[in-house]
Amino acid sequence: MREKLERLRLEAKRKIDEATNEKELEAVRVEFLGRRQGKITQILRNITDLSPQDRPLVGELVNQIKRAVQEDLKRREKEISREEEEEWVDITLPGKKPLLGRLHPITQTLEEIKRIFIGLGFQVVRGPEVETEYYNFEALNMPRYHPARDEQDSFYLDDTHLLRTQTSPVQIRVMEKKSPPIRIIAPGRCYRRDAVDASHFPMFHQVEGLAVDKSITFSDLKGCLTYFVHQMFDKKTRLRFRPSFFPFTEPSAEVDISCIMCKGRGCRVCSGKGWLEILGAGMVDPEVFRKVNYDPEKYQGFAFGMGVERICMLKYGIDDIRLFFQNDLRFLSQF
Ligand code: 2NL
Repeated sequence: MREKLERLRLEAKRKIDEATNEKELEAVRVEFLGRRQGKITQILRNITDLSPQDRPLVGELVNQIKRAVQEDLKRREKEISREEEEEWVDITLPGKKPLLGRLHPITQTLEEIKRIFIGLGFQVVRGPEVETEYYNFEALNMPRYHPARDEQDSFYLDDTHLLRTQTSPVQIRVMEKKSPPIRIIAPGRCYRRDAVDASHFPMFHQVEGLAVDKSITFSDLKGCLTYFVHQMFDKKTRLRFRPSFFPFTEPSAEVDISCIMCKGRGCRVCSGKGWLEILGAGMVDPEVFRKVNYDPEKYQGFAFGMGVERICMLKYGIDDIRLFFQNDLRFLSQF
């Protein structure tokens, strides 16, 4: 009898410890101590079957076991209620806002540039980042041994292929396939073997534009770029066209805008000059037209090129191009 009771006690303890919630624990209580079918209750009920001498001893033993099981139940009940408390969720707490992703500042700037020129009737065109020497240089009036073709300035992949140094080759490919009128912009990544500093990075984004038609003039170029600047920056921004040189345009100009920080009075951003250079432009050189079989006597065109990083830095007052490529969320989450 003693052995049977001890086994019962151990079985009860195992089941109590295995119960993981109040409901399971109650089922164990009923199994052993339930008023009708409880395994321990039944032994107590059947005690009258024993001889009168044995009854007190067995009765005392069963009661001991009963108390032990009750204590185990109580202990496990406390444990379970504590575990449930730890899992408790306060549904009145304000929710945690999930972090929203956003477009990279360069992408945002590029989208803005595209929007402005699309509004002026330009079409967006794309092309390969790996180019031949012909499309990247020759067709743009930069013959062999031209200084801009120097190995030191470009990433060559083999004798004749390189990563494009500007997006002009895309425009050459369009002119080869289509006759005027043409109004296109070519955005994309460009690559140059520059030493990295606050304003140079070996990969950068450029947008080039090209308009070709009968009787396109320098005035069309000025009007188009003035509209662009007034959309991109303040409407009061002034423009200055400085004579310059590019192998692929003649005449050529570098375009400055009045400093957007100090409005031209002179400050740290414009190094006291009051002006900021934002792009290069000019009338397409007749030599470029000849390469794509356009008659330079019949057609004129203007072209321009701008660095997206530079526009973005000017727009937001960013002083180091490297910030765009470090993927630091403290920087990126500001845009
Ligand atoms: C700059 C200057 C420029 C062009 C790019 C061009 C393209 C063709 C024909 C003629 Cl297909 N010109 N592109 C013209 C003038 C300037 O870029 O400073 N870019 C960052």
